[in-house]
Amino acid sequence: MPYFIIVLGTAGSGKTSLTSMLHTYLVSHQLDAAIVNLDPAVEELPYDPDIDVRDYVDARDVMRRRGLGPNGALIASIDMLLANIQEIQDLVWSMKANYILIDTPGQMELFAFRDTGSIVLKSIVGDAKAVALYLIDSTYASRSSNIFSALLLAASTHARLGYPQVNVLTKVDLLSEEAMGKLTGLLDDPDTLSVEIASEKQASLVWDEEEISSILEKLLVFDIVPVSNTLGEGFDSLYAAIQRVLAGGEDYFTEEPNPVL
Ligand SMILES: Nc1nc2c(ncn2[C@@H]2O[C@H](COP(=O)(O)OP(=O)(O)OP(=O)(O)O)[C@@H](O)[C@H]2O)c(=O)[nH]1
Ligand SMILES: [Mg+2]
Repeated sequence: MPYFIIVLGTAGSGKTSLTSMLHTYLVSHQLDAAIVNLDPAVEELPYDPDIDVRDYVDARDVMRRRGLGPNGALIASIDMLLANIQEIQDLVWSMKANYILIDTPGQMELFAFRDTGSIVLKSIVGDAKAVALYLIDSTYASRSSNIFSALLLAASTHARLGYPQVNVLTKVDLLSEEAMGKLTGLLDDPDTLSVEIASEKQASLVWDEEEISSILEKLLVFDIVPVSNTLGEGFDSLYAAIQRVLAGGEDYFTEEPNPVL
């Protein structure tokens, strides 16, 4: 049975780039990997997908024919995918690859938080083991309140889809060494992070520092792995985190959190 690696994250967080780099990484380690592109709106891909939903539905065409805007067309496209879902699932499962990477659409909110997106994923993955990679653009994590909301969105994605998850900090090559050190330091030290979040006031209107700290403790249960998709850095750690989830199966939540940072 294949292992599925589902790549999720907000628009522009680096899903397509990471899918491409992770595929290259797996193949260069003699692992058999295939890619499914689930983004009906993407124009250019840096990889050659083994299965491409654009062969079934083209968001641009939907936009033109139905007179919809980009978001409406994406919603309609994902809904239309459901009509072909059995054929797509059969095709995916006929590939016999060890790892099947799934690159998801840009407007992740439309995909992950509407029923159809999760039905499409569940139909494809079936009862195989899967890990969700939730991508956080590290250039947006410069303020503590941004880190907090990114972690909340990561948890919300997990709550919605229910796959064991690894959170991935992308674009770390764009941060200075100092900024990177501060970010990893904060993620390693939830007490200081909660003090900083509380001092920024946004969240502290409803939650005090102690409450933020206990929320953070839950949010940091997932591994957080920093990577650069452009330099190909951090992929040994990412692969190790993926393996921990896939090998640990359903028991992995009961294990001690094991941040790679
Ligand atoms: N410097 C740097 N740039 C990156 C990295 N990952 C992605 N990018 C750039 O960020 C932009 C968006 O990357 P994509 O991989 O297309 O992101 P995406 O999440 O697939 O985007 P959508 O599918 O449109 O939501 C591109 O210009 C990438 O070259 C990274 O690790 N480092
Ligand atoms: Mg993309």
